[in-house]
Amino acid sequence: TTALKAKLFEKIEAFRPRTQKLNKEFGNVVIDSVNIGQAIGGARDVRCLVTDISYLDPQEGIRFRGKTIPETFAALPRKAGFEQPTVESFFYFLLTGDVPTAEQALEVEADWRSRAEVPAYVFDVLRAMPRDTHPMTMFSTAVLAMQRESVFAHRYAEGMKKTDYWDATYEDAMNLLAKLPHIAAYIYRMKYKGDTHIEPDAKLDFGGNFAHMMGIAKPYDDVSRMYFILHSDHESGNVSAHTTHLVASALSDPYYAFSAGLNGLAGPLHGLANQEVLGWIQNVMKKLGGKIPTEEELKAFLWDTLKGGQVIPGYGHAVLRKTDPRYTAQMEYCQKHLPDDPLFKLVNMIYKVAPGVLTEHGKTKNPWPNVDAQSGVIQWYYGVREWDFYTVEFGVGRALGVLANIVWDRGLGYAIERPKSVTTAMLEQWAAAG
Ligand code: NMX
Ligand code: MLT
Repeated sequence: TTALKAKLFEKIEAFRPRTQKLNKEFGNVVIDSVNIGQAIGGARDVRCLVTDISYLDPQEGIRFRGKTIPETFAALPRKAGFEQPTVESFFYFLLTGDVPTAEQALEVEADWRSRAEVPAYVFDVLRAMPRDTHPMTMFSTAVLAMQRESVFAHRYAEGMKKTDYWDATYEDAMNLLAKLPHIAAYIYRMKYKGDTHIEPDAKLDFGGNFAHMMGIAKPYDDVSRMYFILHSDHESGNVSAHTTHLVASALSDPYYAFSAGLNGLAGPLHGLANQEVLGWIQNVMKKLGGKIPTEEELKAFLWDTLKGGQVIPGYGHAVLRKTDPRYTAQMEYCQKHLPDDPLFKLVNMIYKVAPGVLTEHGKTKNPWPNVDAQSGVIQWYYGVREWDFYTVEFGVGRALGVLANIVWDRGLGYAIERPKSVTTAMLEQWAAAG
């Protein structure tokens, strides 16, 4: 066993009595109530999920294990010559709640390396798909194709004890995570780089190896580390995390569950918004013959989009009510590394104009940008201009959070998820009764 697994076991054992006590002794304590608007409107704000891995405050934004984004980045160890912490050190932190030492982070690197080989049939499956298939479909299919490798499914079939579920889920999570950079980069190069491929380099970390296999020079390794960390987790109610949790609650193994989560991430109101943002910007520039718009022109385009009944991608949020700190973190990166980039300038101009337009439009509860409004600019700058790939990168990052969560779900014995539905006639009766 590795130090990470031993520490996780210790943490889960120590934590489990808290969950059990709450469930047994305080199960009837009310923490929320549900109204008709919430039943119709996507269960917005209904408190009915539990996670200790991250928490989203509407004003402040995300905290990973109690730390804000700047605190997280400041706390994690760096390797010599890296501007950003490794994904490995972050995953240790996300899973255990403890900041790892440099050696503990290196141990995760070595562990993932030993699990990194992607079965050859995964590439066969990808190659059999039409090349114009969306990369998210390819990514989700590759994950699902590997389900036959599931340790959880095999051990379940052999009669695994409930107390061991977390262990088998952990093994699947680690096996999956170790393979995702290669699968994602393979899809990218198969689709967009003339089907030429770059073998993984066993000396590199998760982010470094991804950049290497994408064929993109420094500092894209640091960009990738930052991108994956920022996109990892956003508490449990977002579509990709909730879907992964829901599917895993049926004891479907992590391959089934994460593939399902990716399918949710592929929706334009969720992770696909980062591709939509680039598409929207390019459309604006195309209409102006390649010219950067003035603020007035931009305003007119924003209104055209809204009047056309479409959303402004990258703006608004189901929970956040201020600028997303993941947007701010990426903006600060751009200010430091690409301050004069025309696309960055344009995204800043949108930030200046769009909140006012959205406020005047009067529908959205949050006129401020979310993570997706800024992430494409960085990818574009470093040469990833095929924007339909951006959500795959989001998915690689999101794996860290959702897989950590389902390991804990099994460790703490969470039940199969099964909320109750009612009929419209019942709602009408309750409405009439006031
Ligand atoms: N542009 C235009 N209208 C909007 C926007 C926007 N960016 N955001 C919300 N609205 C509308 C929304 O469609 C709804 O209209 P209607 O009453 O006609 O149904 C109304 O404002 C109220 O919506 P909210 O309660 O503010 O937002 P909700 O919680 O329903 O949805 C999002 C949240 C994120 C789905 C929504 O803000 C949106 O569609 N944003 C654009 C897409 C996007 O950037 N998604 C990425 C989110 C982050 N991520 O990566 O997942
Ligand atoms: C996310 O990162 O999952 C998005 O911001 C959506 C959400 O939290 O609802």
